[in-house]
Amino acid sequence: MQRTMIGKVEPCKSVKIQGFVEHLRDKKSMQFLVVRDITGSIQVTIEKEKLPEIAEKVSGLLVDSVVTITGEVFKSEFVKLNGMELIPTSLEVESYSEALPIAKDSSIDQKMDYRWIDLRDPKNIAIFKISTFIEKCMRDYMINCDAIEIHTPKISVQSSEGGSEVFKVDYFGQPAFLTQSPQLYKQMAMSAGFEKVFEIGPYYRAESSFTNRHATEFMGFDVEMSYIESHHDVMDLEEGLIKYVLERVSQNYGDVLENVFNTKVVVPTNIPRLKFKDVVEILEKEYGYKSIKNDLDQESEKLIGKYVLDKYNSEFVFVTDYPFEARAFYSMKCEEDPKYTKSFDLIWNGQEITSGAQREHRYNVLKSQIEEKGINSENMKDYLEFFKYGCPPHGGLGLGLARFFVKLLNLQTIKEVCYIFRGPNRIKP
Ligand code: AMO
Repeated sequence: MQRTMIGKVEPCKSVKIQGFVEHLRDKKSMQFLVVRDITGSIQVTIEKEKLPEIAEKVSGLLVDSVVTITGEVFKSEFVKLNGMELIPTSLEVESYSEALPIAKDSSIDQKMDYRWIDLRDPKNIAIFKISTFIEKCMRDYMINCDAIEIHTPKISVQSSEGGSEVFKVDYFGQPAFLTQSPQLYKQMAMSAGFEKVFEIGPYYRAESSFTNRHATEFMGFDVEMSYIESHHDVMDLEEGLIKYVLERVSQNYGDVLENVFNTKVVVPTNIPRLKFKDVVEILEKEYGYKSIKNDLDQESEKLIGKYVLDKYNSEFVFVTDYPFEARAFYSMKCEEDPKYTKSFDLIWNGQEITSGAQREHRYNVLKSQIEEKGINSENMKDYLEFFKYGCPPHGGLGLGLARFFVKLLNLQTIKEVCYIFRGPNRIKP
């Protein structure tokens, strides 16, 4: 007999179902099981006297054991769950579960230890269904813009974002790194004449940050595009992408977002763009906040998020033109004031989700910017080669998918949206 998905089960049918035992009540004369697969749950009712063999198997079961059950489905006004029950004719135990080591109210870190059990929660499965859909929408959007999908290597001899936050790898005796982002290789695609590319792939950051928005390995959505006039062209693309994705999510998952995650999608109409130096002034004037130096800290992101929500009724804001001091060597400087760069961050409800910029594509300028950052340009020799034989003006962005999902789903920490979270003190399971 073929398996019927529980979500498709109807009364007056013979079916075979398979799934986890979600709930179990063993009474004097009756047993009630709730069995769950990825599409739903159903009650299975066993009269012990009528079905002694099945009853015996069930009496040895614990919750989360895996069963295959065949039987007849009946309508029942006494059953709350979908108003029907399955009366079994056979029951096989595919796998016995021991007593579960975690419960709904366990701490997030206890849950992480047993992530595969934690993931069985339908709410968690919904997170991954929605993230699958979002990545598909992002991919669709980029393909509609004639972009090429690339897969850059994650092992490299060069580090892209500067700083010491890189994982070292012993590559057959030669020192190498796990890439902090696809930055250098997506730029190479511009020199290769690909004109517009995107990638969904992992970032590795050896950052010892214990916050609810930092991971040491996470997925990023990256874009790089040629022949732009400024970073505003990149922001235009991202604005279109965000609108498209949120519209599609709201059409397809609006009810799940409301009922399961208690939140609503607000599709932006126009995302305001504010220059970094104006943001500094706004925060000082509006909130007396003076501690910004060359970059926005978490508090100032929150405040500017609040400001644009109040002033523009927007959950999003692009903060643009950051000081060169706060950005990576590859950012192009502003012609009118080279202290600043043609860069931006996208902030959603008070948290940065994207960084982007126009890049410096002129070999000599790029080389001197690398040196200005105190990086030995000899170490960037292979990257610099990309700019020696013709390279169009270009720019791009990197969006942290985990941060995007946390904001979309109104969750607390990126631990909840990473399939298996990696942090400074978590490398298991
Ligand atoms: P950046 O370093 O800002 O830029 O990273 C891009 C985006 O990735 C996310 N992010 C993180 N998410 C989880 N844990 C972390 N530790 C973490 N660090 C960053 C953020 C951030 O906006 N190459 C550039 C992008 C570009 O200019 O194209 C880059 O990597 O959402």
